[in-house]
Amino acid sequence: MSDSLKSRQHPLIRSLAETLEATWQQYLDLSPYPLPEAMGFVEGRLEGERLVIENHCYQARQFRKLHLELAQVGQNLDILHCVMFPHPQYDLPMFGADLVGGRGQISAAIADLSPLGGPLPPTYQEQLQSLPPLSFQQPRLLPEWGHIFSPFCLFVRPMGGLEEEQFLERVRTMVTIHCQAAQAAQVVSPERAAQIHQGQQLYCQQQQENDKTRRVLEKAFGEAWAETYMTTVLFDVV
Ligand code: BLA
Repeated sequence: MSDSLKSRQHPLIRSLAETLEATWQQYLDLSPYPLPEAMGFVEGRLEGERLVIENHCYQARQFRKLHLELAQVGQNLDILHCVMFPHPQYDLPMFGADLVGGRGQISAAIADLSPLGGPLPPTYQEQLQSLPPLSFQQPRLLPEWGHIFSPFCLFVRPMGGLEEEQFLERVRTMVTIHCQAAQAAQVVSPERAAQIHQGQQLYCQQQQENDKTRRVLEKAFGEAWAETYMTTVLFDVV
């Protein structure tokens, strides 16, 4: 990954971006993923401030799209967004993460392995259940559209370096569990694949309901562009 944007972002965003890419490289056979025209690097203006978006996108045998996005608005708002979209013929959940912060404080740190078309596969449940419980001073409540997330969803405002480290290490573990499960994954029946596909569609529809993301994009690029970006880059339903 180029250092252009990453080096200017909140340290937790930088560390998580590096952790995600390193874990993907360790376990998956990555090749580039072609993004829609002109969506790799985007610049706009939000209330007079520059919004810069940098996309890093790959694919692998088990994943249609591995998307890591870094964004920055002026000096105040740093964003990391990540989604791993599995091919629906594998019974793999959706990994997603979002970090939002600025001026030295991350206000929202969320990561989940979200089930698709039924509960999480047993290997995930067993492994996630056996992880030591974490405690954060400021857990956050999910919005209404967030019923797509699993019971293991981590959503906090991390207070201080130790909590940031705790978040980072838990996400590293989640992505490692996910990549190892992907390595072992076998193709499922067409009926099960159809259920998983529907699960992905619901996941993307619900994520498109996130008004906080939409508002940032609309202010910088306008309503039409924000809609296109949310439905073709962030949460495309194929
Ligand atoms: C919250 N997302 C937010 C917030 C902003 C963005 C400004 C509010 C921060 C806060 O409440 O402290 C903005 N996020 C963005 C933008 C992009 C982005 C502009 O990714 C991209 C350009 N969001 C995701 C993924 C998940 C996710 C993959 O993209 C979860 C796996 C979740 N973001 C998420 C949730 C909230 C959030 C649950 C809180 C929403 C709320 O409280 O209403």
